[in-house]
Amino acid sequence: MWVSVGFMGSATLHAGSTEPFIYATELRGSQVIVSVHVPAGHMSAVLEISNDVAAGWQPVVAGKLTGEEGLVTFTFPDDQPIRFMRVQAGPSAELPTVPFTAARHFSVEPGFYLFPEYEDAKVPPFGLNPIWSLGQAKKIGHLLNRIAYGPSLADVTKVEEIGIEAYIESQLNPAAADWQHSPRQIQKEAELFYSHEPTMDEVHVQEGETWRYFKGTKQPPRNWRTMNFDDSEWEKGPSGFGYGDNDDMTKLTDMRFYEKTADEPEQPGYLSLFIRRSFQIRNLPEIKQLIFRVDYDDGFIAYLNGREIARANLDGVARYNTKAKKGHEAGDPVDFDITDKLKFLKQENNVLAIQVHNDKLTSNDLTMIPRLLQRTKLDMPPVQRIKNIASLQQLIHLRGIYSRRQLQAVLAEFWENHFTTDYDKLVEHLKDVENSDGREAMSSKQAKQEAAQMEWQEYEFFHDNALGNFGDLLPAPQCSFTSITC
Ligand SMILES: [Ca+2]
Ligand SMILES: [Ca+2]
Ligand SMILES: [Ca+2]
Repeated sequence: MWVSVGFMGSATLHAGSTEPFIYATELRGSQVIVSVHVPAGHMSAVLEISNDVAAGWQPVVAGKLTGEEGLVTFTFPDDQPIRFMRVQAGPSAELPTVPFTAARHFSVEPGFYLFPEYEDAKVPPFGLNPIWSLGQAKKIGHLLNRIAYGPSLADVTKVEEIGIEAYIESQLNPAAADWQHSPRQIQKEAELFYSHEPTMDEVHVQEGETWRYFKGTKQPPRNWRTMNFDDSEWEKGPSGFGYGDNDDMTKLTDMRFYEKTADEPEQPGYLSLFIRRSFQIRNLPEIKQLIFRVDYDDGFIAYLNGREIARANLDGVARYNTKAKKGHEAGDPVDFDITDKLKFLKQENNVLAIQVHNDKLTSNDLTMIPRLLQRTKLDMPPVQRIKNIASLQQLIHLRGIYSRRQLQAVLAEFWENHFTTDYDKLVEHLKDVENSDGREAMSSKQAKQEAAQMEWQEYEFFHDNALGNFGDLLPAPQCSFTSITC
């Protein structure tokens, strides 16, 4: 004869339980079979028996776990009297010496198991009249596993509360469900977005315009960057300036240092370039925000009417033979908000002057593509924008995990994965988009940003329509606003 006792105070499995929980014991032939729920975080489980608790416990069956939550089954011969039984689970994979350890004595089925509350909250009479089965609980678990990321205790409680049929119905019609977003979901989703104020830019100095330039083989005249300097002796060419990377309109093939070879003499090269452009401002009173947008490699200092407005990778006074402090690759123009330098801007004549420096004479590239923009805030509400494509992936998983509308979340992910436009192709396409003047409409950074935003809007469309008719959804990928061909 044997009797066992569960050691949980209540017969209900609570969220956050960390103790193993014996939910069933049975006699099968001459074997005792003990089923135990072991929460996550344990590396071993040991079944112990005792006939006199004061005299101590005797470990009978033990085995290793992976740290995953699961159903552990202990099996051992029914050949001795047992009054008490308990299960110890621990953080260590080290096992005590026990008579039974092999697979037929210790098995684990990983996963989440559910235990309906015992009606009177009494410890059930294990073994004598096993009144618990996984029947309904297992059904719920399987249902949730089927339609969702996996069951959580909150989901289980909800299904128990409203019943399986009603739950399926509520998942199919999420608009009808009154389940609110959890505050945690709202907060976590918000972290994936930023607020963008719609603006309009007007260009005052554009790429491709003609500048005067002076190669930094020696120091230019002291007043080279002032309005009154006479640059008529300087060479002229369209911006940008430099060599390498295939991004230069005025190519400086003599700027890089080359050693003498058998066929060629040494090319001494030079470290810096000085450029100037005069331009007109006709609407000074209207300008509220001024942006210096510059694509550069490796360091520069920019001056507006002789006054410094922006710099990068150069300290103090930079002479013609000063190296940039470190390398900086061109390709993604950087916006310097120089609104605080607006006071240097004049109605009518202005001059923008820039010195650009390489980080070494043997560098394989130099780039300077400057622009000057006036930015105007549009009278429109801020737009919510996703931070990047990784944030979108996080959003999809986050909804899968936190949303009570799990079927919708899972189907939205399904549609997104199966019918979405390809992010990389979208980026490539956007990078190649040109304005009517033949200039690229956006940098690669902007292209990624826009592509992520489009992918997010597409995903939201799938999410909103995930439970609708396939007939409505199928044409959507071809004709949604993210489409390029429609
Ligand atoms: Ca470089
Ligand atoms: Ca360089
Ligand atoms: Ca270049």
